[in-house]
Amino acid sequence: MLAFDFKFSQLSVLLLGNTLNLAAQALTIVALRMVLGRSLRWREATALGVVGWLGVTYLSAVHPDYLMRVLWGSAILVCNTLLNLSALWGGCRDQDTRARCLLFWTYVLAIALLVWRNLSLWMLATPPQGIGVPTPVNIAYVLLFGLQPLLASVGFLLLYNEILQRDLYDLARIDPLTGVINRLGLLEASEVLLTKARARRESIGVLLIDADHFKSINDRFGHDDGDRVLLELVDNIRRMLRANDLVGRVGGEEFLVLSPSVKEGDLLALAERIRAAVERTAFRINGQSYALTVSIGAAIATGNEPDMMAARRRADAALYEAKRAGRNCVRISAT
Ligand code: GH3
Ligand code: MG
Ligand code: MG
Repeated sequence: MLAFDFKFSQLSVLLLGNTLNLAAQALTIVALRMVLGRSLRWREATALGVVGWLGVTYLSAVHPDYLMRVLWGSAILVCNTLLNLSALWGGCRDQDTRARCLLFWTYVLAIALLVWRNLSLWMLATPPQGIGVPTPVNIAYVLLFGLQPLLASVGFLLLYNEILQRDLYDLARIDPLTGVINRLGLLEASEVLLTKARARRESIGVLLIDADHFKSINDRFGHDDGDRVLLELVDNIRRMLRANDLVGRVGGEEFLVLSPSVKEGDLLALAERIRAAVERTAFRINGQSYALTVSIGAAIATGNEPDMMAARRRADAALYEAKRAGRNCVRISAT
């Protein structure tokens, strides 16, 4: 709009320029929150835009006062920016949210620039009477604040990319039905756990949990109710785990628990707790309660093993033993 100064009256340039600026700021708040999956704050964004516009209009058309107008506009921009900062808060704590952190600092710099501009203007003996007057403060402000939308746009693109990457990562590793990690997630987690176990000379407990006669639930109540029972089963398993234990779905109605730093006795106790918890639970299907049990095969993986495959096979064999022994029981394989 400044470039069109020669074509329109100064007042039209000022009002239209500020309208565009305030509308863009309000949309930025909503867009940023949309990308981050936060509440959109339409009301706050619109209110700030309207209040900002009314103040700027009053201080330019009714009671012209350049310094107060800059102060008013800056205060509104700072409020807008604070709303953006609140959405981006916490992004610098994590390695995976670097774009969020970059955008956060871009907005902090924008606030610093606004504060600097106002302080500079108020300290001048003869402050300029409009942004079009080419004083050093005005020139520096227009140049630096011109860069801000560019940095913010790049930040937005990086942020969007970061979120897509995280979604893809989760999509590849999280089982959509139960919300626990899948085979790939388990494979990666087991590599990390084995590395730690090697360093600490500890072992990892492996439990393979399989629902007993699950097919009969699907046959009797249908697949959808079977799905709900699976979710409840996962809840039961999760409730019995310690903070460092992991559960993942290896297929159908079969789950794998990885329990770091355990000995055989602790692992058997954990397996027994899970088995007993499932047995105690009344699974609700169509208003009726249904008793479900699980069979569990346990094995210990030592840090000397190259991967978790051998322990997984031993747990599988122990699970087979548990099924053969009549189900609803725990069996452990010899290391
Ligand atoms: P067993 O005690 O020998 O383990 O008997 P089972 O019926 O549980 O074993 P089987 O492996 O024969 O059947 C597993 C069943 O689990 C087959 C399939 O219908 C069901 N199933 C697998 N995945 C899902 C799922 O995602 N949702 C539902 N509802 N059922 C599933
Ligand atoms: Mg089964
Ligand atoms: Mg099975």
